[in-house]
Amino acid sequence: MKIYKSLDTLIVGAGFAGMYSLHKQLSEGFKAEIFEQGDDVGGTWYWNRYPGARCDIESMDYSFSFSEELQQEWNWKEKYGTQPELFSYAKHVCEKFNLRKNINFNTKITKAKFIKNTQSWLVTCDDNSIVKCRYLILATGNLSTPNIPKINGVDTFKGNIFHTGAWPKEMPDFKNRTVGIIGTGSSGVQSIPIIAETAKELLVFQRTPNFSLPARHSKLPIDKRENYKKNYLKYRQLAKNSSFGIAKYQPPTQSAFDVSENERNSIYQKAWEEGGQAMLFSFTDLLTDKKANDTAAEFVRNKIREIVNDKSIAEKLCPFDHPIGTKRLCLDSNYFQTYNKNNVSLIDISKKPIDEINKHGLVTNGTEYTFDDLVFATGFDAMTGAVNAINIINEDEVSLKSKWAEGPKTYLGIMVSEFPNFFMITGPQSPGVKSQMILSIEQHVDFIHNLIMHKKDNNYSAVNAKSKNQDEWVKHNNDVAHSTLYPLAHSWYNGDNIVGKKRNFMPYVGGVANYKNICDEIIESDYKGFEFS
Ligand code: NA7
Repeated sequence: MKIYKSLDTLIVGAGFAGMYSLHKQLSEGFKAEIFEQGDDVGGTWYWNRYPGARCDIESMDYSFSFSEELQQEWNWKEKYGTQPELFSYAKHVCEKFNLRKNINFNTKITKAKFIKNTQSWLVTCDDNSIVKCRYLILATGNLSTPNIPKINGVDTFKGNIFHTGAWPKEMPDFKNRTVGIIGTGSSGVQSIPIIAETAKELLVFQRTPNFSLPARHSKLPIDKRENYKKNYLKYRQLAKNSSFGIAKYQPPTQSAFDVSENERNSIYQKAWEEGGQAMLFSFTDLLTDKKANDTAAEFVRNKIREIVNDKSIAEKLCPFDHPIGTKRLCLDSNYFQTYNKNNVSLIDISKKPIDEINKHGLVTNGTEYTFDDLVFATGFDAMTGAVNAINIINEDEVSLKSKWAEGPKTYLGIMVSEFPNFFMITGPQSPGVKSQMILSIEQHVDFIHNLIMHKKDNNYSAVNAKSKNQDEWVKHNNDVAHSTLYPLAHSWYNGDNIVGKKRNFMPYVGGVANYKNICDEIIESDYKGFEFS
């Protein structure tokens, strides 16, 4: 076996998590490189180029805070970053910190095996070359393995097939074409209004309606941006001390039932007008008490009924299957209004699934729908998909995938017991996807970096998570989740969106502030739960 390269640290993925990890490792003098399957940096914002793709967190928050120079020099143009703006930002970060020379593009990692006697990993690339490294860091993202449902006949379709999460670089032109789209999650909700602007006809196949709130996108006024920058320290601190890592969403103080119905509705109305996720932060009990949640859910359903002209279409767009906020809450620009257009049809497939896709379109409930192009906005094998796609094997020849057959188990969402020197950034049971992702990435990368430095400074050869502490963390994660309404929804948070995936609630919903306190206590207690050898 020929080892093509030896590194201290091999990082998989050149999104924000991978780039910040690389920067930290290089700044400490480690020999570190990223391996990335795409041909550029950006991760999520490299792949999700679909029409209307935008972050659902405001740019002034959704950005790196580790470099004061970076956060002062970058000028966000829009309130919510578009895919092109976020992709440019990712490239800017890459150039500013001189990372590109340490990134291997167009290279997929297929296997990683821990070798006991050298206490290192042998990592296999898709061209079969092997890289040796002491530390293996997965920065592979949570929503990076597109889910194309297995529908009979999909290969026979004669038109173009797209997935929102693997969109081509050249934007397809839907002018004069009939487009079918499957999926009404965030990606569908963002792309449907834009595709409807150019397509001759748009057929939306909806299995489950989703709650969506108006984003109220706008250009970012320069004075607002500059004022935010002047106070960045304060805002970043507020974000760290919050539950979702967003400065303006501080914990509410009153229950939905502490106020009269009129007052409650005017609070919801104000949040609706403000846009974004403000409504979810109106009351303390919206995500813990179904009755409280119902008040917000019904408010939004009534908005849908007001916006959509056709009463039966409006009713089909009203979600009843899950409490509001227990699936990722969509933010939209004229999503519901789009169903008032003559060229847009909603096809409800909730009771009768798609039977088959054929040459010209698809068949559901005995009716054939024909179209020129088919868009899958069908989401991702979230949180575990990208990890399980790599055959990760420990010294006992046990694969991580087999360990996770009944669901992922991690310590802090960062390490897995019996897989030494192996780290994940925002893995399952981390607050990652339930937070401002870049804030969590920074916190995790710093934590991992400190762990590695502790190991290095003390001349240890390996660090491992103790299985007892891992079990406790998994239990804590579940206990917190089950004290909320989150598990009531069928969502990618608990793997329900993937056929055959074991149901487990994966994100940590205890909040980023609590999570950070726990991590800080672990550091203070000499890395409780980690063993060094
Ligand atoms: P989501 O939120 O997982 O949405 C996927 C959508 O695709 C959802 O409406 C699904 O319906 C639908 N879907 C999936 N499989 C099928 C089949 N077989 N038939 C019909 N409809 C199907 O993915 P997104 O990409 O929109 O968003 C992912 C995250 O990215 C989002 O949460 C943000 O954090 C950003 P279902 O609800 O399962 O009935």
